[in-house]
Amino acid sequence: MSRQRFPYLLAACLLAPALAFPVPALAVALHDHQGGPSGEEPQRALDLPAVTPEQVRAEVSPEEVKALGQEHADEHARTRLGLRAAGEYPQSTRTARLKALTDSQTQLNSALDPATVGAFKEYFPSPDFAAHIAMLPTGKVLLFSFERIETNPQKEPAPTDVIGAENAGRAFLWDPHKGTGPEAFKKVSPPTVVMPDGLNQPRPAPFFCSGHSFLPNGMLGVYGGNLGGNGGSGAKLALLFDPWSETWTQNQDMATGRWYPSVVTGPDGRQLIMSGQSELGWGTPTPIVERFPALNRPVPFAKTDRPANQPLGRFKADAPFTRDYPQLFALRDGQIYAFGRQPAEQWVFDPVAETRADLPPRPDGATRSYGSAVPLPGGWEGPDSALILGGDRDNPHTYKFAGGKWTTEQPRAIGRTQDDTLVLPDGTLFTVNGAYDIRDYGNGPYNPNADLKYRRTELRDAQGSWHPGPVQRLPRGYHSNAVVMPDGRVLVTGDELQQLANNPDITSDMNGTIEIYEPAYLHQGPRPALDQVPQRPLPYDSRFTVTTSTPDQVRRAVLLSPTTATHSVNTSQRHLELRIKAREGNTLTLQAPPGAAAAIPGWYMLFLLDASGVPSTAQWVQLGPAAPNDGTVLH
Ligand SMILES: [Cu+2]
Repeated sequence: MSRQRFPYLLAACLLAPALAFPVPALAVALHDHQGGPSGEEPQRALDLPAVTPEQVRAEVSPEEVKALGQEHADEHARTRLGLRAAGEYPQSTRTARLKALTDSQTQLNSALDPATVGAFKEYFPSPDFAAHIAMLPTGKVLLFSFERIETNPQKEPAPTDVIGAENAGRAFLWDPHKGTGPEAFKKVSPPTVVMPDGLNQPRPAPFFCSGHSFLPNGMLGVYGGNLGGNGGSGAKLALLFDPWSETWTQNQDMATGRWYPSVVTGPDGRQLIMSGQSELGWGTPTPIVERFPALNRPVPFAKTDRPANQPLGRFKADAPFTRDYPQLFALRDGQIYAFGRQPAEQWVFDPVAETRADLPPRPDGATRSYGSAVPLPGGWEGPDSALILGGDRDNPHTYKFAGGKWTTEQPRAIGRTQDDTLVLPDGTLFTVNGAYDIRDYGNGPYNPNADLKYRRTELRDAQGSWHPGPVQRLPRGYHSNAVVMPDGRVLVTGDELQQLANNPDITSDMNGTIEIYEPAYLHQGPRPALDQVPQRPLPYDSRFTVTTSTPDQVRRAVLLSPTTATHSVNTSQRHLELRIKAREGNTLTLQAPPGAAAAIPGWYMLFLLDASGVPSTAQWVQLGPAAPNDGTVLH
């Protein structure tokens, strides 16, 4: 098919969720819905012009039907008709849309009690779309994505298929201590690179749709990105962001390009990099697993260790995922659990033996789009189970993997994809963001009119039951993100399509927005205080002291890892209870986690909690270093 002829078809399909194979093999399966789900609120007068079935019949061409199937062809015809009728996207529409969402959020949340369900508070402009996010151990937040090629949210805003300098990455730091204005953000551009695309056009590294996790010294390893062309093809980029100097370094290229890989840090402090579309283009997910640092290189533990120009290592076992962005977790037995989006692609990797073994298939039997998953809190010994939540818009159930078996857990209120679920300091879960499909909020692809049910957050209590939370302002789907901050608040951002559709000034440099959620525990009275923590790295299984001016209030001590996320993949979440071994005046003696498998080495937020789970503001502590092969220490 010609690109001239079906411009929007390309845009819509390039980012389609199930496209591990080229169009049109899976095209019909991608768009197999019969119209959107029903909304919880009436749509405002901002919809794209209505398209009649007669118009669709006249618009769709026989070749298109042959290539795509009737349903998919109809869908693209509807999109084209809608776009033609809408023309360009005026500021007045953006402003009116944001006002409608702001008003409905206020109204829907007005009857809710913040002490029970929490509350959305601040909402402010950000310079970045934040398709990628990292909560850094400096307390700053790294936001990164791409330079937009489009401001009309009814078209593809990302340079996914663009070859050359227009396909560029960008990154910013937000310092919450500097407030919420433009001066609180700092540009931290990725290294300038020349991509192997034959054009010799240097540009900030196009690292969007990469994968990332932290190294034990707090640096963020970012792997892959977008080379451009062939429907989106994988870059071989291996980059590190150093939060201490706020600069990037570049390591040697990976063995394969990766667009949409996942990265997890294991108990040895080394990162395993899996999956992603190769440099050959969309539909070529790589089975090659790579490791950083390579085994013959030291793991960076000190702030001053800044690996640069280092090679990656090849892991012996392959990871033959047919769908990208698998969910990877290092659980307390020292193994890496890999939950693929296909029900039968569930594996466990031994990072020491470098082997792969099969796990039982996920019992729902369904292919998932991007959607959230978390390692569940497992007490002082670290997590030994994971919960798969999002990714199936038709199935609200959650699935737990523990002890080699799957169980079906309590459902959320709705099935959703593109969601984010966070483990909060008190061990409860918070789901935010979500959509019907990629670039589809329930009313067709590239239609920013969202089915507003996806704005409703959900809360999972300590017993595993779900309850509705407040409504977020923007619907945020594909490329949405959320992280827990050290003050206990939750930062919500991402989704360039909605951020473009609701930008109060599209001509400004502020491309995105951040919204802050305050969990219920911030509305339940005085918080415990955590005053001083050790400034040295804490060895595993050792005792250490902290001070608190509210010793009588403290019942629990919790380690929560800072997290980094994209595409509903957040491999870095980890929640541990710490045993309180002694109390004397304002001093508490705590026991560090038993080993690197319980708590992978690196930086953590340490919270003190009261009896009802209200946390202090966190202080940062560093765990480790890990002894070589310290993978299975338990007692
Ligand atoms: Cu992406």
